[in-house]
Amino acid sequence: MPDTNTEKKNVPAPTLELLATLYTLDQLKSYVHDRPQIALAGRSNVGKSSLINALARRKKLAKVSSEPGKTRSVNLFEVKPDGFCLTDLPGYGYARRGHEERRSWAELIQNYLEKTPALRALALLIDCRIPTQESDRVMADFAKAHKLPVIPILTKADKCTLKERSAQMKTWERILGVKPVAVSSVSKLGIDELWARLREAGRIEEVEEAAVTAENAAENIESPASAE
Ligand SMILES: Nc1nc2c(ncn2[C@@H]2O[C@H](COP(=O)(O)OP(=O)(O)OP(=O)(O)O)[C@@H](O)[C@H]2O)c(=O)[nH]1
Ligand SMILES: [Mg+2]
Repeated sequence: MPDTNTEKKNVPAPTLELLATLYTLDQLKSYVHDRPQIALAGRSNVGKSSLINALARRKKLAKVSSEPGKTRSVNLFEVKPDGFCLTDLPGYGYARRGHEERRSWAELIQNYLEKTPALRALALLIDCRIPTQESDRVMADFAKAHKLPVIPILTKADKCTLKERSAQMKTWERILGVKPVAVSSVSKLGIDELWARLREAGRIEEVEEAAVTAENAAENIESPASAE
């Protein structure tokens, strides 16, 4: 019998690399990227950027703040060696920002979600301590309407009791029909399980991989590496 524990240890942990930071609709529209993408969406302060750092096992890859409204851009991170991307989005539902700023973020999030054909899944982050919010239900409905698979993630699990957590698990499993993953970016609870779910959802099929390899080869022919 093979020792599965040893096998697991030998699988290299994925790393994350920042590919693009897009602040405006124009930047978003002109950034063409066909790799499969999984978006991290959720209310401001739910812990999206912290989760990117926990997944990457780095402290400052994505900007984090205790002040809601920290992330103002669409940030694409490539998962290596897998090849798909995780996208850190600005948060929604934060009332204290100016109307104009909130409108422009909402527009950016909506455009990204509606106009990214390579979007494979929505990782919907929900604070495990907060009762179900209308804005999260709207996001869940959006995913359903667009037939987008959802990976529900209950964040800040280190801050809630087991009882609270299991009640939230049940609620969101009922709403989405999918079992959530409870995570903590502080204690790292659930990070391995989440990686497994993300890698499954973002897996590049062989046909796609061949296309990407061909695309990369073509790029290298068109623009040989220069040492400027
Ligand atoms: N205890 C605890 N705190 C967390 C956890 N994840 C995030 N936080 C804290 O929550 C606050 C917000 O975290 P961010 O990662 O910036 O949240 P965000 O969802 O990216 O916020 P926006 O960019 O504003 O949308 C920070 O003070 C983090 O330190 C967690 O798992 N446990
Ligand atoms: Mg953020």
